[in-house]
Amino acid sequence: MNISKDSSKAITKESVIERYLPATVVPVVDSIDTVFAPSNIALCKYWGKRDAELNLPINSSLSISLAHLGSKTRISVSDTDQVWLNGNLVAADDKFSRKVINFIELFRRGAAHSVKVETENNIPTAAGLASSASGFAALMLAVNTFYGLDLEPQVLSAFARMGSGSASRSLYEGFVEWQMGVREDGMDSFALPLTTRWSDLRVGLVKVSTGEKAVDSRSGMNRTVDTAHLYQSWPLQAAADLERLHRAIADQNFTLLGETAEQNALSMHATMIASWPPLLYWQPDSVAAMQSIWQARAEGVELYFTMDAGPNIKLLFTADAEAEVKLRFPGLEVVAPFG
Ligand code: 2P0
Repeated sequence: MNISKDSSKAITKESVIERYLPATVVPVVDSIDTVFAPSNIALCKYWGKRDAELNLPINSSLSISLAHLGSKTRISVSDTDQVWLNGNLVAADDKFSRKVINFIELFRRGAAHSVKVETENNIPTAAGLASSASGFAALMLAVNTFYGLDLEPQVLSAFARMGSGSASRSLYEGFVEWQMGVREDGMDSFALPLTTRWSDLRVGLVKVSTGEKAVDSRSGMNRTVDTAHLYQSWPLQAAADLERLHRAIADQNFTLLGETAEQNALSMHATMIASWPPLLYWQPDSVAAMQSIWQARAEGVELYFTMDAGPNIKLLFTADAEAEVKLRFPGLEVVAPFG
């Protein structure tokens, strides 16, 4: 795919963010109350960047937030920069630590204070869910409070996106659409919540593997965009699926929602598999779970799935099928996104 990579025109995160900041940024409190952001699962996936620096997507996406599952974050003034994850101090040269402090630095811009960042993820590790979406969303909310920035929701979402694309969607509960935007500085590329709720919708988290993946999403996306001819069809597929999902949500048509989400996920994986070197996130147990789902459907159970850049399967069903689905997937972690 021919994405412009003219570095002479490149806009940096720093240059975009500084336009929204006062001349000097200082903590307005010693320590903030903990803020929370939910994890989210895309029903229409974000796959492929038109700008890697700003995490600007090639297509719009639509997700559902996972209610109480997510990240809690607190920032306080400290003698040295330090990052704590789930109660443990993370080494300063660790990748996670550096990502967090680099993000803070986009706002602090060399100001003479250090911070302690404490994050807790309550996403069951057994579920194998990524935490970068909720993590950067919570961190953005924490930065906003700690420095008294008072940024508008759309700006918060656009800035969270610079931490991790999918974090733009984790600012909200329920259904959320991340509009791709067209501006070069990306400030029209933010997420907005949909007003429609769907109280009996359920998401089931099927663990296949929780090990660290060999190819992270960022590299996987770049490889797909650069090497898969099949990727040419992805933006069209995503646009059509987004429209179908809006219709499914408006009509509370679960069949349409499930079919669209499953086809969207498999289409994304098809583009990954068509990359070179090939990118296959599936494990044998992922395929076994897909076959169980298709068997359940053949037996009349309305059960669908979606998958992200990993081997784990996320089930989609409604409350009336929950008992039946749990029989087929013993020990399933079930989330009710609308409580
Ligand atoms: C999504 N994924 O829409 C898609 C589906 C994975 C597959 O967003 O590079 O961690 O930080 O912007 O947000 C995961 O990608 O990637 C993701 P970066 P991110 O949920």
